[in-house]
Amino acid sequence: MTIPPPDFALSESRTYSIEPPPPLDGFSPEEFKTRRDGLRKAFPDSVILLRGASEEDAAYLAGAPYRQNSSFFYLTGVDTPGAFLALLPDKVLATLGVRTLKSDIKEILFLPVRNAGKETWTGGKLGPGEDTERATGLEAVVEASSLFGAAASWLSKNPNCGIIAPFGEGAKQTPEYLFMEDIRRCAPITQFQDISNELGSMRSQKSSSEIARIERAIEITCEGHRAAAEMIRNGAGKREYEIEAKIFEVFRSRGAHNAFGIIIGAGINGTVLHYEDNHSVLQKGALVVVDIGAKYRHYCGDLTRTYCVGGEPNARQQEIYGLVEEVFARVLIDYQPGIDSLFAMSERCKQLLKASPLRAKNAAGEVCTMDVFMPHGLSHHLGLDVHDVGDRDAPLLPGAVITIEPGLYIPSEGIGVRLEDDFLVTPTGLKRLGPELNHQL
Ligand SMILES: [Mn+2]
Repeated sequence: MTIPPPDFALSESRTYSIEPPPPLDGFSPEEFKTRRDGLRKAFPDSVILLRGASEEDAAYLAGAPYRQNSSFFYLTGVDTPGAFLALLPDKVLATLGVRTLKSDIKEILFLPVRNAGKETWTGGKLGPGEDTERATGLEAVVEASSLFGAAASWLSKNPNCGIIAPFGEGAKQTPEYLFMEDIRRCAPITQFQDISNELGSMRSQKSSSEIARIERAIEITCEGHRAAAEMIRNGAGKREYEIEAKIFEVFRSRGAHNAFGIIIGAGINGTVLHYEDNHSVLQKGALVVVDIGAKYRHYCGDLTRTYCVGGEPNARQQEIYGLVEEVFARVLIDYQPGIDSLFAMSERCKQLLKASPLRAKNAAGEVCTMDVFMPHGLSHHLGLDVHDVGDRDAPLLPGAVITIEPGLYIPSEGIGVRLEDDFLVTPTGLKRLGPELNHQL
């Protein structure tokens, strides 16, 4: 922060000088509406309650920029902090929880009341009321402070509650878990049902407008790669962060952000899978792994290339690179529409690496087959998140967008190679998204 905090009580005035940014980020209200209807249909007996990200969440208090959680944006198109969404089953009347609503209303967005004083700092925000209903296409937008009272009434009538359940280590520290606790406190007989899988399979089937947005993100990512390739070709003596800075310039000047920390790994740094220091000097003849993704208006691209400083790789580098290229091509040829899952493709990739006659030494100096040198999976889903939701084990369905990213990492030789492209799953195969971008070393 570059200005001191307020030293007077924030004004409660109802006149706002700053218009809130429009919601939906260019998508149609119907698109979001269809998703909400789909989710309601999938859980016809549940009151679905979702919590949006808040500026008070630990991540933001620790200094990360505020970002709406992806599923919440997916269903509402709303980025406003502190929001909640309720979707009601047919048998539960909205009026039971919020008296002022019409009884046939089935979707209610809860937003904090606007605060003119606070908006002096944070800019205009969407608030409860008709303006936001019109702008979002949501049936009703009411005050966030009424959420738990309304939830208690709805759940007393219908105790099944659909939520996004956190899981794994640290689940109990998540805002989602605290949200469940709050619901349980106001409606102790609530039976929770996790809607994550259903929501995940919905989100993994991209609409045409989502695909168009992802393609734009990939285009911008490609431009970043072209700029990086150019610099690295004559890059001996440059620092990795100079390449990073160039890519940042390309992204930001096209209205995009980084979807994740820019990875510029020269030589042995290229063997560190999520290397982000970007501080080393590029040595002539070293390979440089460049793994970058632009995030453009909510959607991500993710592309990796490996370049050679000075443009003259040695025989060993070419051999390793050639194997990565070969398995990449092979994975595409062997893809079985309607059958293959991400997991199955990854397994096939590891088998191909294992079958190669090439060998390298591990950290203990033992000679190993090449599958040992690819410690990560082959693919992930791509969308609102870089590692987007979607089942790794189920056959891929048309409309999914995935990455394919084989790599080999041999610290003992200072060689790291990764290649990554993004693909749309079609009924007949995999369609590469974005403009041509050389695979050549
Ligand atoms: Mn990736």
